[in-house]
Amino acid sequence: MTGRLILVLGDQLTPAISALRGADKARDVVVMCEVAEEATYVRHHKKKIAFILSSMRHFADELRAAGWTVDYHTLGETGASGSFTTEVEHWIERSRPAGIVVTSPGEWRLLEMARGWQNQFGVAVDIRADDRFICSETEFSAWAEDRKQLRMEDFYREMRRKTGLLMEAGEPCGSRWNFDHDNRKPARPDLLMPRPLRFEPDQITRDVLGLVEQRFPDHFGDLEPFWFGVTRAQAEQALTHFIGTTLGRFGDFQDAMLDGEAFLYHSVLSVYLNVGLLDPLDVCRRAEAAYRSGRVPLNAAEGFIRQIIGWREYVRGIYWLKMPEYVEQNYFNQKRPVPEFYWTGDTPMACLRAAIGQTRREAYAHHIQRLMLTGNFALLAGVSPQALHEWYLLVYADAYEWVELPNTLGMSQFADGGLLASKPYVASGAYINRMSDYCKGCRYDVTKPHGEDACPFNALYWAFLARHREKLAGNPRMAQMYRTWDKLSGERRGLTLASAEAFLGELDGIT
Ligand code: FAD
Ligand code: DLZ
Ligand code: SF4
Repeated sequence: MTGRLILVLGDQLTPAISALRGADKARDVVVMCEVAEEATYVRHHKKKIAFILSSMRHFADELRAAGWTVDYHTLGETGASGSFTTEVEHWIERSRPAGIVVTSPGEWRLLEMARGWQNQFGVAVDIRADDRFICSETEFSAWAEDRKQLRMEDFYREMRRKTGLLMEAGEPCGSRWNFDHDNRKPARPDLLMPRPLRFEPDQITRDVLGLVEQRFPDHFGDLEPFWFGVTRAQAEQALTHFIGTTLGRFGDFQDAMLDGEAFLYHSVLSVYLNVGLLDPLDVCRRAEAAYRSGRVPLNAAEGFIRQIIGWREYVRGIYWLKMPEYVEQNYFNQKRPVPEFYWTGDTPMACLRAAIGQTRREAYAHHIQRLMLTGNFALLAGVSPQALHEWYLLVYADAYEWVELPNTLGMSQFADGGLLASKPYVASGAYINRMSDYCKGCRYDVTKPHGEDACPFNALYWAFLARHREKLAGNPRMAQMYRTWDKLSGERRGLTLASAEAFLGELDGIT
């Protein structure tokens, strides 16, 4: 009998991960496995698979260098039918470990799987809390209990108090918690555009790229050029680069979109944060230090920190509070499949063509593209939130269910009926035109309300509101829109609804 088997999953690449705590380097064995089931239960973007596998291989080396015994199974060894359960079973048969230790996975599906191993294999399984977050699941449910409404802003203030980030003598720096209304500027193409730091693939990454191309040739997205960092040192460099070159204007252009600019002033750090190559609190402290030393303005540091200790922690809290029922929610009873052009990018709508094309190339889109382009269109077009959830989970390199599901189902699709968002994030072409330069290169006319050459977002927007009047008219934040709709002439409303219907009919014909 050997020591214990310490299973480390692909998004647990943190030396201080709870599963390793108190372990015996001389007897316990760290097991990491590349398994086909994880790449195919949804058919992840090729770049995402390559990022995870290469980061896992580098992390295994980091652990070995720190004195751990690591039993690393590559995709070639685990085979086409490999899963975590078959890997654990083989290991138990071979080594008869004294027990299994694992940090709680970031997906309900895997947590249930791990919970089953004790009975299935008759071995003690120790599932430990993932304490790489600022707010634990218990703390979140205590915060949520007895509240009539859950609102991110209230939660965020708690997290500011808890961490002391951007606080002065118990008060928020600048005497305000939130500087969002300074942060809504559209960007101009002549702005000096920073770029995320790119890394040359080393031999380990090149091997992985070959493997992914060979094993998953039909998966979505471009594998190369591959430029993500895959080690803790590279993720650190990417963070330093972001703080030095980009953070200062993060706030100003947070909601902006520009054709040909995939990243604008966003950090592109979620990939690293979500696998544990960066620590969220440390990232926030670095941003705070940049503000305190006068290198970046307060609206930038506050806006960035809010995304991490606010939104990121908040959506995770909601996920664990509401799973497993959460994934089934469908408030508007939407049923359409994901449109075919979400896979190809082949659409005359310039904004969606840009966002989807970039998603194919980079496995990345920034928040406003996800929320107000692909998310907004899917909601207006009546796409099933579950089908859309699968799309978001597989196309983005930073997607893990704990963070992707509440963002898709709750924030973007309002499928939870308003638990996460206070109103649906829907908008017509006018919003997209205000926040981007896509419309000038589009075959549709953003100023036209209906008709064949009118921007489809316009008619779809009003048709959505009309369709769901019963569910939305009572929401005070939607009242003004219903008043505007009601003031339109009967003829205009009829033409608008007919335009939307014709567009959706065409969409169904091609999906
Ligand atoms: P920045 O704009 O630079 O923001 C800084 C950091 O804040 C991010 O790295 C991220 O860690 C955090 N953050 C910002 N907004 C959110 C948010 N709403 N929820 C959680 N964290 C946030 N984020 C993911 O990490 N994984 C996902 O699978 C994911 N799916 C999404 C799906 C939809 C439909 C929507 C609307 C949003 C989704 N987000 C997701 C949130 C957000 O879009 C991404 O975190 C962000 O675009 C990542 O890019 P960035 O690192 O450049 O972010
Ligand atoms: C997403 C993913 C992929 C593609 N491959 C692996 C893998 O081979 N091995 C692994 O340990 N994890 C992988 N992952 C991440 C998991 O699917 C899952 O999202 C996280 O482990 C949840 O905590
Ligand atoms: Fe998008 Fe409409 Fe503008 Fe075209 S006109 S880019 S479809 S918002």
